[in-house]
Amino acid sequence: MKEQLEQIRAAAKQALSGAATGQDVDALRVRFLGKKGELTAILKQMGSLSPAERPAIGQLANEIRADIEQAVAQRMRAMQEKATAHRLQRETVDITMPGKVSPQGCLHPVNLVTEDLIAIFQSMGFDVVDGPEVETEYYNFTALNVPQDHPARDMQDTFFLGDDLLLRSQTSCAQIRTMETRKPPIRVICPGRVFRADEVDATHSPVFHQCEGLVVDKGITMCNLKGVLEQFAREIYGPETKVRFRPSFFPFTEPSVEVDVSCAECGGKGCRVCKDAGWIELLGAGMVHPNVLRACGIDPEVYSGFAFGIGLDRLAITRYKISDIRLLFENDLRFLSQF
Ligand code: FA5
Repeated sequence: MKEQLEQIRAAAKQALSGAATGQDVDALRVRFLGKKGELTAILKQMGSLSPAERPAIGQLANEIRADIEQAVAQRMRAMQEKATAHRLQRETVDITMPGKVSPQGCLHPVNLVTEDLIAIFQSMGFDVVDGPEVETEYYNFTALNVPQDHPARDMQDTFFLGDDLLLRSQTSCAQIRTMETRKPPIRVICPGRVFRADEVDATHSPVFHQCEGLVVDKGITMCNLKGVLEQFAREIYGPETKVRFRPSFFPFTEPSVEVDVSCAECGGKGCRVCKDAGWIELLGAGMVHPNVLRACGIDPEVYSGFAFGIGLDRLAITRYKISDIRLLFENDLRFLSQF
């Protein structure tokens, strides 16, 4: 029996050394150590031994079982280590390989000037507010003191969506919405998209962008308006840029001005962009009309204010010397990727 046991030990070790997979090793464990395994079968014959032989054989059988168990565990571990090494090799990443460069986008020129404009006005203490693009006649015209028979209300200039609804033709609606919800002192800007049935040319688009500005407080004068706008123009175009104020008319401001900047394309000599004027109209502005303050529940005897509306697309074309406003809306990547 002793020889049989030693044979099992030798057979088990040899078989284990030839096992190729974890499944093979497990099958060998069952074959030698399992309930119906070869070692168990031998041990079942122990009853036929004399009492004197039994302890030594029993001890040897236990020793062989432990030996085979250890060999199984060792073989299993070796196989796992081999599999791990193989996987690590297969999954190795060469971190010295050059990466794949993904194409990088850039901001649209109108977004670039809008971001700069927001930063400039924020540095002067203005808050940024938002307003709806679909407006009512009340906010776009009536509350802004625009008479019922004003030509801007005409279907030709404004895109109407229904009896009372329209696509806002100016960001000035933000003046009313702000004064309805905030008490003076007020200092806000409202950048956004506006719509007009305008004839398209190098400086006019039916969809364009404006930024409204509104300041209301005690003692606000035209000087404050001039100071803020000059500071803004200098920061956007540089100190050499010329700014021109012309008397104008808006129903919601009194007095009103039109503000021009010298044409960046021709330096003021006259060209296609400025229609030979040397100047490009950039914004409308003025002192908030008492009727507008009153419509928003603000006493014009106590408070005064100024407002302005900047054309952001005009700002972009003058700043980047773009010869035609239509380029901003064509979405040609060869053009847009230059900014
Ligand atoms: C207004 O829209 C007034 N709401 C501005 C204002 C605000 C005045 C507050 C007083 C107080 P105007 O129609 O001039 O004004 O337009 C303002 C600016 O928008 C213009 O100076 C110009 O830069 C730009 N603009 C006007 N029409 C177009 C257009 N079709 N395409 C591109 N830009 C335009």
